Amino acid sequence: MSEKSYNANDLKILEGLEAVRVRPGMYIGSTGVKGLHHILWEIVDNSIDEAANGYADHITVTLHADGSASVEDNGRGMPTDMNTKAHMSGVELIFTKLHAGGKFDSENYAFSGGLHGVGASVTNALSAWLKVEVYRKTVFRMTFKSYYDKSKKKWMCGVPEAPLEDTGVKTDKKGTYVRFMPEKEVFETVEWNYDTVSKRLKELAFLNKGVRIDLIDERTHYREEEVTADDGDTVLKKVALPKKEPVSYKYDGGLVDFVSYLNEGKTALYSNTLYYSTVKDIKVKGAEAGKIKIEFAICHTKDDEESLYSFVNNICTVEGGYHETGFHNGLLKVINDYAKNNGVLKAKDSPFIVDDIKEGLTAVLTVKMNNVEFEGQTKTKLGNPEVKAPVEQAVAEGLASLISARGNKGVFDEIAKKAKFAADDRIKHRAERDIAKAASDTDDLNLIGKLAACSGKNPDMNELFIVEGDSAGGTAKQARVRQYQSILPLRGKPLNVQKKSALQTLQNEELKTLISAIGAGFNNSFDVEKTRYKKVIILSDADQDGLHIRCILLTFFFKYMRDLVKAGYVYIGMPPLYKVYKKDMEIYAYDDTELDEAIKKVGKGYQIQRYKGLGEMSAEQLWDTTMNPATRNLIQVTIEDASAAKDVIEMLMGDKVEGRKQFLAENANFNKVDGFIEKVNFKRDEGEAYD
Ligand code: TTJ
Repeated sequence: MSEKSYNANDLKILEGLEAVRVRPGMYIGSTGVKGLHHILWEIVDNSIDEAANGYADHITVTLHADGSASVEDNGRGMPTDMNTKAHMSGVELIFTKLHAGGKFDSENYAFSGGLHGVGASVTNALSAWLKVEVYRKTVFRMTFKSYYDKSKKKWMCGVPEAPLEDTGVKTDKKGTYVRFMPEKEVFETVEWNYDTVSKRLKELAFLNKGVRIDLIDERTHYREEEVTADDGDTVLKKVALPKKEPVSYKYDGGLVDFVSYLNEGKTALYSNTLYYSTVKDIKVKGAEAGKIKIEFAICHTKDDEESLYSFVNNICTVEGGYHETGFHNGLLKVINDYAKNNGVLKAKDSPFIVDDIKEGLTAVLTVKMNNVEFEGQTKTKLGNPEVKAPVEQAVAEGLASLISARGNKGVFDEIAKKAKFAADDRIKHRAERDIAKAASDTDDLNLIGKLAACSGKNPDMNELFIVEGDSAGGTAKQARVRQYQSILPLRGKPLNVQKKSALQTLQNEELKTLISAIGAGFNNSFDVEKTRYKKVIILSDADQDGLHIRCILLTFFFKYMRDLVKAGYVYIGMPPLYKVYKKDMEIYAYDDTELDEAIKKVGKGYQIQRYKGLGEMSAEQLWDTTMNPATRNLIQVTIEDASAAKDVIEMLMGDKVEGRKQFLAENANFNKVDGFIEKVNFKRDEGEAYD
């Protein structure tokens, strides 16, 4: 193992600590609880760097009862020798000079962490005191203090009590120990948050596989309890909680364990987590300084959200950036190639887009690099564009090599299938949106031609008649009140949507016209508030075909415009079967029982007119019997009726011949065979006659 010589002369000297006290925010972001923890991370990062470079494998963080915090590692120990230029020890240099530290020298460390890389001296500057011990055969010790100098009228901060002392005490330990007390004068709060600390240490343990990180909390935590005092007032009483047990984080699987942790409580799509690193042994000493290191782990879940956690030099890039773009592009390329080569994407299919491969993706991506630029609201967005291409390439190469690895074929099949599913869904929804958009575009209606649209624009007044057959449609057009009544003739039977997808439904011209005419969208995008008609009336004959058409339309409304039914805007128009009349008297009858009653009422000299079908009525007859609000008979469709409609279709069209024969025999009058008409409220329409 060729260890580079590293001594105090390697440290570069920059500036003094007063600047930090004057403007703490410039160095640690804020003096709130976040800034407080920042000065702990500055210390922890040094031990993490030592571990990441292979020199330490155990770090202990202690939150002491007095409010101080300490960090210890079993690394090489901070430099104890003299820096000849600065005339001080390496330890003193690191804690008293800004930006001084081996970590800025890529000769000794391949990459450095550090949130903003301000270094341990910032922690010293913002601490009431700080103590260091270095274990290198003997124990070295040094203490720094901050105090207000009354004669100079200023804060003196991080001042050494004495130069670094070699105590001469022999030790078997190796490493560094730093304990410090955050300065109450500086911070709004000096209370460490256990959850913040433990969460970050756990994260660091995931990111640095095999490194054991212990957290010891020696403080007493309290719970506040309301108690009633003697005078009847309620006061808060502090109740001590049991001490926190020490915790130890160590993950030999690193990012793979991280992904499993993120997927806890979810269902994984496959059992092998995909893992790749551009560095075979991440702990190669001083590995390839200056080059970007990329590592990732992927395991999809059956969910549809993405959880991608990305890190740059161990800092979580919540806002993403160029490395995430590269990651997505690399993944997209490999999954597209795989899907094409394995028949998941057919020649006619367009390739997946990034959104398709994000669904259910759980991944951790880490990048280690120099000269990091953080951008964004919270400075957690990687702003180095040069990172995109190498990440994309690493991900593409890494995944390509994983495809041929044993046991991974099924994994990629699952990923490709999941992407295909997402893509199909996306395409379907886009088609629906397009239709909905076209439908709200009035000009489109003129293209349709078949619809005889009313001239009025008030949905409360307007009625849409869906009429069976061109001939009845023609008659209805003559009979209608042009201002309020629209006629849409249906040629033959409309598509039975029950077993069809939304997309197939949209490809049907007849239904497309209907969707456009109603103008309120379709399926998920349907908005009943936008309907052009508050009465949509199905007019079909009282025979088997008419019943079938009616049921198909109801099924369509139930499936794709359910709110229209719920709002009570869907009706069935009931043409009568008979008219019983005499001079100045006439009664319509809708079945044979009603016919008998009508005959009795009209009495001697009655005549009977029998209607065969809508198409055979004159415009005047159609107006009187089915279109004139004063005399017509409408049935308001309920949601139960609409949902029952598909069962009727099955009865009529299914292959159970016996059942059908019996059904038809029992229900000779097709106006009543629906099975649902019986249930609905037979509602005489109370509208005024139009003039
Ligand atoms: C770098 O290589 C030569 C010997 O010194 C090495 C070094 O600086 N190691 C090191 C520093 N390990 N741990 C630290 C460290 C630990 C804490 C807790 C705080 C600080 C400022 C540094």
